[in-house]
Amino acid sequence: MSDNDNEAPLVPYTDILRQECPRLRILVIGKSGAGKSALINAVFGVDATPVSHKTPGVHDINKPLSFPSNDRIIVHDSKGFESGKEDQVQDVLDFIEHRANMPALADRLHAIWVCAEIPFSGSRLFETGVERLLKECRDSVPIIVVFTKLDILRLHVEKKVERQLEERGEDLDDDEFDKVIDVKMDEAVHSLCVQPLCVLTASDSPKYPWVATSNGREPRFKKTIMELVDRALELTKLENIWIEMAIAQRSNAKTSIDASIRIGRKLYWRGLLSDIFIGLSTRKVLDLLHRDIINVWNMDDPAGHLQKPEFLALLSVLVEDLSDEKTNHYPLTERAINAFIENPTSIIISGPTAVVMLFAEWVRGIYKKTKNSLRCMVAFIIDLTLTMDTLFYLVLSRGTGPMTIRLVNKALLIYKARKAPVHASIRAWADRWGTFSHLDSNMVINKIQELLQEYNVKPEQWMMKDEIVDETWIAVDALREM
Ligand SMILES: Nc1nc2c(ncn2[C@@H]2O[C@H](COP(=O)(O)OP(=O)(O)OP(=O)(O)O)[C@@H](O)[C@H]2O)c(=O)[nH]1
Ligand SMILES: [Mg+2]
Repeated sequence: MSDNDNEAPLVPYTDILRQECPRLRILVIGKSGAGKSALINAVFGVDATPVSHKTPGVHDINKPLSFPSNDRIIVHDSKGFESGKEDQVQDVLDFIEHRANMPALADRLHAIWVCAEIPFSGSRLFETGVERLLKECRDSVPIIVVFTKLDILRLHVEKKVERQLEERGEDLDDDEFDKVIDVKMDEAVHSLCVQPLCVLTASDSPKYPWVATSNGREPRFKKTIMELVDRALELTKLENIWIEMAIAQRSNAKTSIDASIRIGRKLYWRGLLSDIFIGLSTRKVLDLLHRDIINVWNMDDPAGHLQKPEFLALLSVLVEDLSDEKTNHYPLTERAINAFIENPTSIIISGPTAVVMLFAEWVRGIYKKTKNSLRCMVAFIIDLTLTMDTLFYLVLSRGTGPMTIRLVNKALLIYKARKAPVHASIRAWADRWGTFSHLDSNMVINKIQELLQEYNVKPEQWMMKDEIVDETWIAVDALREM
């Protein structure tokens, strides 16, 4: 560690943004049982279920809900409108206008999601009150109409098609069957939901953007939640609210990657080629990049595993094969180092000092603007992001619940098995640089973006195997190229 570590710390960009707008504020509207809470759960990775499943949720629009497991979101939940209660609709319209015009970004309402269960059994799509609201609402806050419980509709459609096939004595293979169902689903959503929405607002195309969703666990339904996030972000014009929404959501990994790149472009990823890091220790620069990326992914991590130096140290080892300084000058054996970690009090060197021993050689000393260090930093950003991407799908396929070291280890090992072509590409790219002065920061960030888009986890890789991994941090050598 250097003397410069006593300097005023650089602040993560995400912390600066957070001061302006700590939480995304959203209003959900729809009758009891429409699936509002289930939708909030699916998008924001929280548990918004009412205490009793049997009693409908009790809602007061002026008493927003917050969630201990995701403090980036605040939800105003409006009860449905019973017929004849016109003043309730006016209350909501007034609430929206009031919140839309508040001076502080943090107090404003950032999005409205109107939820309606797909009326597959001939029921009404919207209550009268919601119809009035959709007709009268001005566009002061972006509105999305969400048609819920798409999985139930799919079940109905599948049963019907199966019956028809049986009657005709026909048989389809799984792919053909799925294709037929997809077409029928589009038709059904159009006639049951989209058309009535057009009629309501007397327009040829829907006046409001809409998405049909389901909270089902299958990838095809998870995609509907991702689509809702995409639509909601498209409607969000203010950059800082866009970023806040991207951080608050926990259902769309692509969005988290895009948000990291946007934030990186603003300051610190650029900084790798400018002089803002001059004089700082490499470790400090890593800390900063690390904190911004971890903040963007906003995972449920009450124990702070993802913030720990152990995680950072393991990542530094993932990057190590791209460094010119591979020799390990540690005075201690791997075994001794692990003994420190597992039982710090037993040895004179303890806690964070022991962890420092685990950091790869390239992290020691002062940050220098050299080809070698830039290559390592680029790889660090990519390796951390793709490890988080992997972790995201591990968490997603298990449902909500706090982060465990076991999951982080697993993500590191899965990514390690995939990293060879990523590192080969970084090395080839760096080898093509002429002198350092030919590089500009956009070229660097564009390369990071290109690699992240090429190597992020694709939908067909979603369901990852669950293997047993220790509850303690894995050994550094598990990540080292031997
Ligand atoms: N099959 C299926 N069931 C769903 C879906 N979304 C919600 N549900 C179920 O529908 C019921 C009502 O869902 P909630 O999310 O509690 O509805 P709500 O709109 O919050 O209702 P209130 O809190 O009473 O206003 C629950 O039993 C959910 O499990 C979905 O996408 N598919
Ligand atoms: Mg509810």
